[in-house]
Amino acid sequence: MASTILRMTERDEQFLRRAMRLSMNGRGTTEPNPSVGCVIVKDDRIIGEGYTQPFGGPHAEPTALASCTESPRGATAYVTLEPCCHTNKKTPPCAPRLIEAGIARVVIGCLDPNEDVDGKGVAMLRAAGIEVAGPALEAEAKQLIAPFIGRMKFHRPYITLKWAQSADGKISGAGGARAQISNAASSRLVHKLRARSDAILVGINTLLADDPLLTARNVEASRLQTRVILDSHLRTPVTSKIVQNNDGDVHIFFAASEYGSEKMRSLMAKGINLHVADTDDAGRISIPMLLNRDLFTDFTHLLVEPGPTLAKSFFDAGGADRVWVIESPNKIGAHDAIDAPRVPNRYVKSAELKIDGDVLSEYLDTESDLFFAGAPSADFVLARDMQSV
Ligand code: AOF
Ligand code: ZN
Repeated sequence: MASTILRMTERDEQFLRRAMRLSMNGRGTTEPNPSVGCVIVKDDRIIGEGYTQPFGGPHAEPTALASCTESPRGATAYVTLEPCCHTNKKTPPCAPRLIEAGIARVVIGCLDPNEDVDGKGVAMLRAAGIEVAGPALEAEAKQLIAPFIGRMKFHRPYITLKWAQSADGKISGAGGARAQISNAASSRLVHKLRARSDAILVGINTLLADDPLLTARNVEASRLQTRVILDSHLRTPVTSKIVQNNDGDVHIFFAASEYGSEKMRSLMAKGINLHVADTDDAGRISIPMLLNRDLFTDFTHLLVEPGPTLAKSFFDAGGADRVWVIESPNKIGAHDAIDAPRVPNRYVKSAELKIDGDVLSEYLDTESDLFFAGAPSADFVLARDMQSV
């Protein structure tokens, strides 16, 4: 499509921003489909709006059209993503719906990276005589669907690292013992973030220290998360909660040296999925090799809850698109407590939020191929809105 932005006004930008905010409401339920927002405007008034419904459900445009309080004939549709036009999929395409509804003008945030669409949706609208403006606010619109772009273009998930640290920069109690660092409100936000992820990954040290279940608890969850443990020497106890509560979707990656061991057999007997992983020169599981494994290409969002060593491995591999750090106002005060990871300088802080005394900071990797704008993520905006009610 022509890259020229036709007749965009300040008002257009406001409506498109409204569509962007709406799109965030679908976060966690539409994946691997992107969540899109749509606002329909006539005579400078919003007459309908909507966002992508949970996976397999209607897209943003038909949802917005169905909500119109008057005829959308002659109206402008603001859509964060180019309307789809392909038919080899679950729902009917949106571009013909907009044409049938008599929409006169469409403003889009960005093109659809899905090669079945990628400009063809815009071409279909134009062929029907509809004026199409945009891509507008393109960097922010792309940032909002970065995980979808990751899957479509790079066959990899969007990766978030998350940890909680004390005011004196520690992530554990004395001697590495487990300590509750974040407050109850922050923990709730973390469980929400878990619930919106496809998979949660930890290293063996975290598993041994915390014995976590790695599930989303006390929050609405539309799906169960795959749980992944990196455990070179198969030290995961058969008695750990994650093994004892295995539902068939727990995966352990380990080094070839443990292949055929008794531990391997006992974990297999518990129904754990075991995978031999490639290791690096230091004998640690290689993160770049790991991320190429088939299991990972199926995830849209991978949440990593790392200790300092695993965090560094992800940072070194360029494998952390986003970081959430929750900082408590309280100190641990023990010199042998574990130091928190450091966020590398190439990260930009996109947002910060106070949560009952804790502070959540969001950082984005400016060198990631999934970085388009240093804007707060949908997860962050949803967390902020939750705090303000
Ligand atoms: C839109 N509006 O709200 C979304 C779009 O299997 P389906 O029918 O849900 O289609 C999925 C594809 O549609 C997805 O790969 C992407 O190209 C596009 N997503 N398009 O017009 C929307 N979510
Ligand atoms: Zn569509």
